[in-house]
Amino acid sequence: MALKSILIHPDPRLKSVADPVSASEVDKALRRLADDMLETMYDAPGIGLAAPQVGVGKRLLVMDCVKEENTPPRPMVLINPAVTWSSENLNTYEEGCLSIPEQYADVERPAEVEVIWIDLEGVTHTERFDGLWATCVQHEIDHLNGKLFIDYLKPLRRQIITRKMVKLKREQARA
Ligand code: K1U
Ligand code: ZN
Repeated sequence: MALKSILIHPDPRLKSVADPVSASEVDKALRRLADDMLETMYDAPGIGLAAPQVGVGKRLLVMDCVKEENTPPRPMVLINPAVTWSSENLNTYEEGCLSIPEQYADVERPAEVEVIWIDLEGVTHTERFDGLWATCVQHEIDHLNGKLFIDYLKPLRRQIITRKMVKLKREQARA
């Protein structure tokens, strides 16, 4: 397994709509990518990661929102995920993003969602998510559609954060 480098906003690859994964692409290479993404997510540390964040324009995401110390981890790999139902009641969560380091903002989203996806064996799953899992899966599916959590903020706040990230990338390039 290997750590992947995570793209930092602004980057055109974070604004593109990712391509569906075809049945023939669910192979050893995709399993390797999913393993590497999980390792990268745990190392960051984070609770989710979408393939576009590591420069791969495919509809694949990983997540594990288990927070309790005495609960075993639940690494999940979702291929071609789609929301099939959203609750009317909303939930606000202070979100962060590994592609926008150290910036956090309240985002309002449906409190519960039902998601369909296929796993690395090609098996279809449907599950209802709530709490942090619901927030995270929606944040990650947004990444597959080229959308970032800052796109929910007022333009001025988004611009301030983007400028900070441009500065951060300039400093990283000099180091
Ligand atoms: O997609 C990403 O950039 C990952 C992101 C997911 C996310 C966070 C918060 C709300 C919705 C989605 C992160 O994992 S940011 C890091 C983070 O939230 C975290 C880090 C360590 C422990 C617990 C949480
Ligand atoms: Zn993110």
